[in-house]
Amino acid sequence: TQSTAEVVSKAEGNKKLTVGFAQIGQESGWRDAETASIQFYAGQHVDTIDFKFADAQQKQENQIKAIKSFIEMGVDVIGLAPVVETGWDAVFTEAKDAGIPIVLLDRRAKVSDDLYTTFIGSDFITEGQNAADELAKLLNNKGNIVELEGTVGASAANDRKKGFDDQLAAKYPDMKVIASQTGDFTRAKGKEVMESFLKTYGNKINAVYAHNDDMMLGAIEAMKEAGMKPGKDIKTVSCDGVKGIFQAMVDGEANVTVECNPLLGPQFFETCQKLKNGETVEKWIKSQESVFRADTAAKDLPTRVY
Ligand code: GYE
Repeated sequence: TQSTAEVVSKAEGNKKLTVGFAQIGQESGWRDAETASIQFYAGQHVDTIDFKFADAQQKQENQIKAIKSFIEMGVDVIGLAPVVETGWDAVFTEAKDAGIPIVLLDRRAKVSDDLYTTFIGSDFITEGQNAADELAKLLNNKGNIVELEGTVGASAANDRKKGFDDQLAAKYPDMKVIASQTGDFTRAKGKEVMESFLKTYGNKINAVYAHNDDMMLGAIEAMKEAGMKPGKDIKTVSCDGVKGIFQAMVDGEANVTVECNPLLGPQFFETCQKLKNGETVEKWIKSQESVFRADTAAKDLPTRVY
């Protein structure tokens, strides 16, 4: 026979919120900050949250496997940062059939509305438009740009590109993207691709637009090694707002970062709890973000938490 204490603790156990989260991997400082935010929150709430974390090492197939195992475990909510936008219909349908809501975190998936409950994250189109406006100011509306794209097929890459391109087409006819290639959101790949851009286009390059700061930090290394002055000879705008790019701005080697907030842990779990309670949530829980420029970087850097 069970003691009263055991019975009570079992009942409480059933009340715990069980969440599985399929993370993309560790490609950037931004993502490490997001993972830390999520794990910190879960760690602070071990009494009420049972949290399972999977790192997919940038592979969609690993994320699909993780989701299937969360379904098997019967978690209350599944969180996913989809590495790419497409290819989710089958596994999301499995979750739906099992009655488990899917929460998309930081990147979108292209599926019908009934297959996910909410997207918590940024407006990447606006980020791309802001990046174009910032580069226009730095270039006096005229110049040749090379672009470092994020992971092929990722919503953050697709939309940061679209917002940027649309803005150039609408407002800046004398600003041209002369080359664009993926750097997979990593510093190493950003450096490698920038090296090849510099070899091919050399002095023709007036600016770099990178879909994240990590790739820009790699590109800055490449420019310095090639004897160029990033932030001066070649202007820079990238997305995220990680500490490293603020330091580069303080050092005069970068110009602008378009912020994207990775500290999504609290919002994520609060949303999961609401779903477990049967409450409805907004279809898009939008992040609040700004743009940061070199002129205030020294003042801003100490306040940055990621
Ligand atoms: O900008 C990049 C990361 O999905 C918004 O992914 C996120 C992006 C972020 O690796 O640094």
